[in-house]
Amino acid sequence: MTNREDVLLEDMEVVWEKPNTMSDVRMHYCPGCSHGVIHKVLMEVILEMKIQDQTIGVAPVGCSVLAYHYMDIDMQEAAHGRATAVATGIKRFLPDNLVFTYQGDGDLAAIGTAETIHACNRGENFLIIFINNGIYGMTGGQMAPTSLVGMVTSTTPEGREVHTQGHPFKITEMVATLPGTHYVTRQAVHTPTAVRHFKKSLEKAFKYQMEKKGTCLVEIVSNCPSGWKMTPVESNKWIEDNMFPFYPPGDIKVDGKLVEKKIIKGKEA
Ligand SMILES: Cc1ncc(C[n+]2csc(CCOP(=O)(O)OP(=O)(O)O)c2C)c(N)n1
Ligand code: SF4
Repeated sequence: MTNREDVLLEDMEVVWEKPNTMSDVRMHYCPGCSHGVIHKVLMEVILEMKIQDQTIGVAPVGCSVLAYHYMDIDMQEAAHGRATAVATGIKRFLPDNLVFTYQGDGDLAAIGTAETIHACNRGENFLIIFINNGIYGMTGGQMAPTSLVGMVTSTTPEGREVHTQGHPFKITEMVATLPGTHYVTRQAVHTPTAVRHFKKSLEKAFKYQMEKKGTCLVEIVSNCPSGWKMTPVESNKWIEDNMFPFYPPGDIKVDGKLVEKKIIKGKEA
């Protein structure tokens, strides 16, 4: 490096730094994918709360199957859909550690539906991070239970229709009705404001876990530019225009109490 470059670097204001809770491994995610942003915010929270040494994450099967390469904390891989079952074992054996699962909608709301519902109903004291991009990203963009009515996927080329493919599944609202859940919220990361709200929701969820309040679930309405066949910018707009009317962001259950407007109207009041 030349002296001139040294001087220039010294004059620069640091506006972004990779949290040291993230490893230096290069991510495999497609450009503009929500997974990368969610990883970064999660690792920032863990760094700022100084819980790096006590947190254990459970990685899913799906595009985020390699999350353990990127997060510099203790991680355990789970079979497809079984993350909450694995987290149950970890948390019961190591109750003083903080535990989270990181799961896509195919993992959490299709093959893992039973595990998700029963872990929430038991009130397992851990955090479930639910990445809802309305599609099976890793395997080629097939319809997921969360795919919207009319959504074009590789298995619904004419768009999902209710008569043969059923209704999109709001598992987040469903688990909020279970007595074991303490804090259930739906967030996003498609704008800086959304990122700030998401970050706060993670901080709250870890705090509740320290207080042994029960299951917390944070859903993030996410994009999948590759599966949706859009640019990242188009996909972020598509979230607002199409995902939010059905999956409105905001709290669904706070301090063990349902936020009525979310459940009754199904959209933000
Ligand atoms: C038992 C089992 N069934 C099916 C698969 C195939 N499979 C791998 S990832 C995946 C879906 C992943 O979708 P999602 O959970 O929404 O995550 P994304 O890739 O969108 O992040 C499926 C069906 C598998 N690996 N194991
Ligand atoms: S396929 Fe979709 S979910 Fe998977 S990394 Fe690419 S954009 Fe992200």
